[in-house]
Amino acid sequence: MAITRGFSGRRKQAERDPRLPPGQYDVGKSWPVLTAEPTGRVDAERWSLTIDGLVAHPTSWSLKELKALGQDTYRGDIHCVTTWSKLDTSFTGISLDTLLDVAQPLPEARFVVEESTTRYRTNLPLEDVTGGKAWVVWEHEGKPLTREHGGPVRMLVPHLYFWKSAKWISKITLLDHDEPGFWEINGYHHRGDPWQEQRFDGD
Ligand SMILES: Nc1nc2c(c(=O)[nH]1)N[C@H]1C(S)=C(S)[C@@H](COP(=O)(O)O)O[C@H]1N2
Ligand SMILES: [Mo]
Repeated sequence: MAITRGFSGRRKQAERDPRLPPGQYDVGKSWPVLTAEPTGRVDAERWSLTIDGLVAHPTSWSLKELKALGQDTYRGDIHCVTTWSKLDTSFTGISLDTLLDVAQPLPEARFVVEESTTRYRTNLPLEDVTGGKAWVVWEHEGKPLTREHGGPVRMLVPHLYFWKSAKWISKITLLDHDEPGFWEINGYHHRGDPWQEQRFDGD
C-alpha cells in the first residue's frame, strides 16, 4: 500500500551509515575530481619519488623500483572536506612504512611535507604517515590511476581529509617543524581529521 511504502522510504533516509564522519554524504560509485591547479602531466617513465630532509638515507625511486618493493592494497573509505565521502573503495601501491624503512627518519624528524610535480604541497605530522596509515598508490579499484585523480602516482592518507593526499606526488620531505601547505596557508586545518571535523584552522 502507498502509505506503507512512503513510511518505510522515509525511515530508510533517516538511517545514517556509521562509516560517514559528521557532515559528510556518500557519493556512491562516482568519484569527484578536485584540483586547485592545472591537471598534472607526468611521464610515468621519467617520474620518480624522492624522500629527503631529516633522513639518514635520502632516496629516489622510479615507478618500476617502487613496484619492485612490493604491493599493498588499502580497502576502505575516503573523505573530502567539501563533504563528499567515497565508501568501500580500494587503492594499490606501497606503504610509506616500507619507504621510510629505507630512508631512515632521523630522531628529530616530526613532520612531513608532500610535494607534487605541480608544486601543490600539504603538511602532516610524521605519525600520520607511519604505522600503516599512508601509501603512495598507482591503482584504483584494480586499474591504473587516471591523470585527473593524480596518476601515475599519488599519496593516499585516507584517515585524514583528502586534501592531505597529494596527486602527482614527487617528493616527501621530513622536517623538525610543521610547514603549512597550499590549503593550510589558505585557512584549512593543519591536521584535518574528518571524525573531529577539523575542516578549518581553529576547528
Ligand atoms: N597536486 C594536487 N593534489 C591534490 C589537490 C590538488 O589541487 N593538487 N587537491 C586535493 C584535494 S582538496 C582533494 S579533495 C583531493 C581530490 O582528489 P580527487 O580529485 O582524486 O578526488 O586531492 C588533493 N590532492
Ligand atoms: Mo578537497
